[in-house]
Amino acid sequence: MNRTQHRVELVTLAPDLSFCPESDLPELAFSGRSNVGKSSLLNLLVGRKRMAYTSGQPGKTRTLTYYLVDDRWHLVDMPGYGWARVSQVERRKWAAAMRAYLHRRQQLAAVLQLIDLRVGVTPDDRARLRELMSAGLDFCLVFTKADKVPRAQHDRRVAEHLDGLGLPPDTGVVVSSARERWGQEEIWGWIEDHLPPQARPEGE
Ligand SMILES: Nc1nc2c(ncn2[C@@H]2O[C@H](COP(=O)(O)OP(=O)(O)O)[C@@H](O)[C@H]2O)c(=O)[nH]1
Ligand SMILES: [Mg+2]
Repeated sequence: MNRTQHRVELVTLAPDLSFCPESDLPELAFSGRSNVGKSSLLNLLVGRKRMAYTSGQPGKTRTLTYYLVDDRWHLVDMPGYGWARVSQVERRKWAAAMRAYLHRRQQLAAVLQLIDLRVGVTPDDRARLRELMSAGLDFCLVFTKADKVPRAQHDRRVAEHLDGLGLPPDTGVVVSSARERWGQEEIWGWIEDHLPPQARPEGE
């Protein structure tokens, strides 16, 4: 299965729920703290070098960024959280906007939650995971930057990170590296399993 090229188009930037497109297309959101490797992973998944802008200035993207993928579904890049240089007031405002999106966006089919394999689950990650669970969303944990951890330690590190989170038993788990191109197929498989049938590729 070779899924390296996908048709991807930037649709819109939505600062909050009220700006999200009126489209009926299903959407999958990518969530994670700033610098977790979200842009790099998105670029890897769609086989584009620069679909999402990877930058050395974490915390710059403050909107939900909507991409149309293969004319069938919306990929929503959520703003990275946990950036230290943001005031408490701003943080609370964004947290509320993202909570509203996660709880109320009807089109949202599932979420890919990124966690840095080496750093593990931060307090902000825990807060987001609680949000996903309270919203009743299906989600997949994608452990990023796995190339920074020796391969023999991957399973143990994943088990340690999952311990005590109280995740639903059907939570997806994928170990990935944008640098080494690990995890693409598993993530695409998970995405296709979580898109409503009409949004899946033909013949599946
Ligand atoms: N070693 C390694 N570094 C990565 C990987 N993915 C991203 N990075 C680096 O981590 C930093 C943040 O990546 P970026 O994709 O912009 O993260 P974002 O803020 O979550 O969108 C950049 O310096 C990337 O080069 C990976 O798989 N392996
Ligand atoms: Mg980014």
